[in-house]
Amino acid sequence: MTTSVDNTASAIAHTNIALIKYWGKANEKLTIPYTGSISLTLDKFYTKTKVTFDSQLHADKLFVNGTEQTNLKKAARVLNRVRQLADTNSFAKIESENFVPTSAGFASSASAFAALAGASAAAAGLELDKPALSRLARLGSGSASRSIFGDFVEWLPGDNDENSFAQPLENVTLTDIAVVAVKVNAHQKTISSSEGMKSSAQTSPYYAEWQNVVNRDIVNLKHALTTNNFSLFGQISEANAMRMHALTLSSLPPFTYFEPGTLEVINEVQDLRAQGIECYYTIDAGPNVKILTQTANIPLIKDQLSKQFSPTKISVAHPGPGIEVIK
Ligand code: 2P0
Repeated sequence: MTTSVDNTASAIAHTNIALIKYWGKANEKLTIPYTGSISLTLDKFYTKTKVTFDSQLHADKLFVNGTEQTNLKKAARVLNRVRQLADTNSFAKIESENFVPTSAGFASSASAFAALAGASAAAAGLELDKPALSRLARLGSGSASRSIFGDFVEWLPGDNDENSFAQPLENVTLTDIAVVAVKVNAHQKTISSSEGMKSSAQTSPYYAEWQNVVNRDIVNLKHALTTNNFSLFGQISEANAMRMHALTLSSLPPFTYFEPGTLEVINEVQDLRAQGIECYYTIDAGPNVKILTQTANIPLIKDQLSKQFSPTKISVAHPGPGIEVIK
């Protein structure tokens, strides 16, 4: 027997930056990745989402920053799972607000699908623990599985729906981390993350070795984090990002998310390091660069960047919290 629920809940989830990147799905339908990944949840950038299940609705409705969306494919994967678990056939109204400043150049899918998972589960009356919420968020977007938790987070790849979820990293002693995000003048992204990672996994001759690289990088990054070794942390993160981008360059047809401004920021980071200011870069599936550093270096880095980039394109974040569900 199916029942209907008429209930509302909200959730706030923060975005995350991957240090060891997720790039490829072994199972597209369930978003099971080929490899694990490690991220840092950030304090500044978040999504607040309200979900209302309403038996009077004839379809799910999604509003992002007040504008109704037509593509509900990923959201439906989360809502359909919630309906199945709650044994209801009510549709939902989703009202989502992104507090991700355009100057930051962060994608909002991680925070968006984590917030949707938390709000929709609570609205349907489900009491899910955090690993279960992480699995639910994963169905919307892989990186969202990590945004359920704060600070440093590892997504255990698993090989089925039950064992693929994220968890907080334990015994981390490296706590002084800052992220200086630089927004590069971007064209509209033409290759989505989903398409890009699919192409890399299917066509890059280096993909098999990438899986070995990630396994080693995860072990080494955890060592850096638990021994308070910022230099090792930065070196591994930077190398892992570039190795992910080497997969795009080695795909058929080759592609890249880099733009001229991306390389300009990389040069600035190398220049800062030559001056003895310790910082490293990481780049996701887009042209924007996130500089990893420690708090004392922020003013020096901003100073150097301001010679080439307007202050409106630079934002700073620190480690942030896990999901908050408001019922
Ligand atoms: C990551 N990225 O680990 C990697 C690094 C971008 C580069 O996860 O296809 O939006 O929805 O699971 O999570 C961005 O991809 O991809 C991403 P789907 P998602 O953060």
